Amino acid sequence: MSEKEEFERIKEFFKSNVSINVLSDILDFGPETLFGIDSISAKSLKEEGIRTIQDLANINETNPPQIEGILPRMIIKWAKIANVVEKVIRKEIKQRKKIVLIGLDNGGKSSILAVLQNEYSKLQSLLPTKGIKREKLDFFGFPIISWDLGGQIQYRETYLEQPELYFSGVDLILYVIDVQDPDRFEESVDYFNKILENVVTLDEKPTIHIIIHKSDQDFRKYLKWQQNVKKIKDLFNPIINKYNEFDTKYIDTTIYQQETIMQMLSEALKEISDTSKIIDNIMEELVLKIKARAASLISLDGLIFGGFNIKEKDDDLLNNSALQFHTLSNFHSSMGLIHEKKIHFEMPLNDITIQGENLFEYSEHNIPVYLWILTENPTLIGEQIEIFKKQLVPLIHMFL
Ligand SMILES: Nc1nc2c(ncn2[C@@H]2O[C@H](COP(=O)(O)OP(=O)(O)OP(=O)(O)O)[C@@H](O)[C@H]2O)c(=O)[nH]1
Ligand SMILES: [Mg+2]
Repeated sequence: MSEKEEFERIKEFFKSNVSINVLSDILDFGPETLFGIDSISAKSLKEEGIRTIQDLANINETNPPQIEGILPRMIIKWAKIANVVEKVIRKEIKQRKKIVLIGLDNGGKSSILAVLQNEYSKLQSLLPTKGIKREKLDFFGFPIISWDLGGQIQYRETYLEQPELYFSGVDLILYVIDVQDPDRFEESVDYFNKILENVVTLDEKPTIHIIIHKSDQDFRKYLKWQQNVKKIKDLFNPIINKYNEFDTKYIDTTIYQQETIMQMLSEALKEISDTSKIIDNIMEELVLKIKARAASLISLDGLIFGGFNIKEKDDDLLNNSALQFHTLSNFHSSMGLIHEKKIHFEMPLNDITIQGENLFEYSEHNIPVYLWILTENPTLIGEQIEIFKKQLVPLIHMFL
């Protein structure tokens, strides 16, 4: 991000009448300058000693101050936004997130990367990776540096001998396991354990996703798949619990269904994003305000920025429907039609409506971003969306 871009993006967090000359001055601005904080709330904040954006950023989110007339979740949201602003000003937001793909040889790491880049022709001719392959990539329009660590035994040893060369500054570890090869689960968990040991020693705190790979559609049908998944979890959970300081998640993928790999990465990027938690908060506010059941913010190419749902099941219903509509919309576009701004889908027998609205574009590729809502009360959506849109734009611009 250039200085000028940074300036423009920071400005979006503030009310339009606030004039900013020097970025560093912002931290001394009063809370009322931030978009979404009304003058009465700002006054109450000041009475509690929260006089500046810096003071807001310093609030302990797990134990926010009790202030009459302001909901704790609003204070937390403002504190988080102030925090992002502070990080950008102090240049603490990294330009490229570092993702390490690691696991035993033949697990499918390089294949996953090929699928992510739509390089299907490469799949047939992939050879075992010799050492490390580093690539600067843009996934969903966001800059990333991927490190594909070849898993043959001689390479594994070198990584563990000098872990600082490979794991320092890592934001996300994708640990890949071949679910079709149970004979090697033990070997895999030993390797995983050693990696975590080193990461802990280096004092790094990456998000870790354990990829149950080669979960091909025809293999998933068999009980064997479920048994293998259980074996993996039984072996890996004790290690995860032993360190107990990483955000960890299991996700199953296969190269034969690209969407499983796109969703895996989308989830992972969300975890390492600096702003996705705030987007979740804003979605929560929206859902409560319009008495909906769920809301999600999703790009046309399938990156889920954030969302909120009252019932877990609605999350799947909304996100999977949205992704299907996006596929349909891309198909229509390939037929020469223009993308509709709004998609409205009524399910009267179920008493629900699913609505998607293109709010804005993101990244230099101008990818449309849709706000999706699942509701029994579609008439309540009305004007609210405009207000929420203003809060979401700057966060999307700084998603990573
Ligand atoms: N059935 C199935 N095979 C897969 C899948 N993904 C990868 N493979 C196959 O697994 C083999 C190994 O894939 P690679 O991507 O080279 O594995 P890797 O983890 O990069 O291996 P190293 O570079 O040696 O560490 C290849 O023959 C792939 O075609 C999958 O989802 N399902
Ligand atoms: Mg490889």
